[in-house]
Amino acid sequence: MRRRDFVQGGLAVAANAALQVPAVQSAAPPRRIPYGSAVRGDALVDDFEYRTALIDRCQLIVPEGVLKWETLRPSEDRFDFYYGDKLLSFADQNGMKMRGHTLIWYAAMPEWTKSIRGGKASEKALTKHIHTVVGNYKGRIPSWDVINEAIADDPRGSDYLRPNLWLENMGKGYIETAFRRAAETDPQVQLVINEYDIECVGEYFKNRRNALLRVVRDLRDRGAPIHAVGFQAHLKGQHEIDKEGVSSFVAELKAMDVDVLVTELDVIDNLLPSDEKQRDEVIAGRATDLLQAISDANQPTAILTWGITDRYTWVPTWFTREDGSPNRPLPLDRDYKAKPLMDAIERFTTPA
Ligand code: 9MR
Repeated sequence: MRRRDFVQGGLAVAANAALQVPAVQSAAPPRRIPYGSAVRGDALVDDFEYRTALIDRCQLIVPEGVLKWETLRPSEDRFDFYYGDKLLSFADQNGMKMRGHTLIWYAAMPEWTKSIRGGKASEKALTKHIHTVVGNYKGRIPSWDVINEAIADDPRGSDYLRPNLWLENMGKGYIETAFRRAAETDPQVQLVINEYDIECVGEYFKNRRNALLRVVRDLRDRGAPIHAVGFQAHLKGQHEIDKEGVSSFVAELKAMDVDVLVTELDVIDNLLPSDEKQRDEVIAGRATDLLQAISDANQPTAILTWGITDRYTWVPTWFTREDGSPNRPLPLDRDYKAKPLMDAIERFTTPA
């Protein structure tokens, strides 16, 4: 199912729950869920096939890097929207929407931010960033990752948040402040908390899900404007999806009126078999398990992969394979041929 089939307004799929016919049991949603990909601006310029694949297959894009502080904030008083604006024009010209990634993250921070110290100065810096960036794209970016990776890598007891500049200076209230600043700048935008390693079987993943639930519950109790949880879904191919764990997590979020979406799906294949066919099948299977477990409890508002082709992926930076063969984490191979992962995603994004 391609771009031309996208029904405008698909981001608000949850609002259409009433259209579901309860008697029909099917993996497919009642209407199209937007599919999208993270995008690298350099490849968009240099590689015609990359550009074509995105235009042909995506209803949504998200910049892989250029809306992070590192690019946007060369200095304390400068905002550089050049690259973000270019990607947004690409989206506009091709009838796609663009998500925003990300306002607050511990990583990809420019050196100068190390000089931000103290509660007051930190709150001022956070507010200025969110007001200016969300303000610049007001009415043009429908969904923002407000907070990225807030959960400690191995959350325990009261140490469940990942240390960063904001936590150090403002305490855990930095999360609520960020959501409030974003909502007051653009009240229409979907505000997301985005997290990794919350999908698989095991204590580690379960603890991370529970810690995230604690953050979301706390925000809702305080009346903070949070609208959705983003499953980054950098799935580790060797781990099974915790189907029950994921479904009950999504159901708990739904009960709080919090949606879900998949923001960065790919399957890390460094520990999967060498045989490509076999490997691709495991990869598609993991994605199917995750998408089914989510959909069993609530329809995701969007499904995005972290890149569209194995030609451009962050995975080999950390997870090269011992047999020396290239990683295959994404829906299209290096020659833009669709793999079983693409079919798996289409089964969930395309109406029956
Ligand atoms: O894929 C991104 C890579 O090109 C960047 O160098 C890196 C640092 O900015 O970020 C990568 O994207 C990450 C995303 O922003 C947050 N979730 C994990 C992604 C993969 O590391």
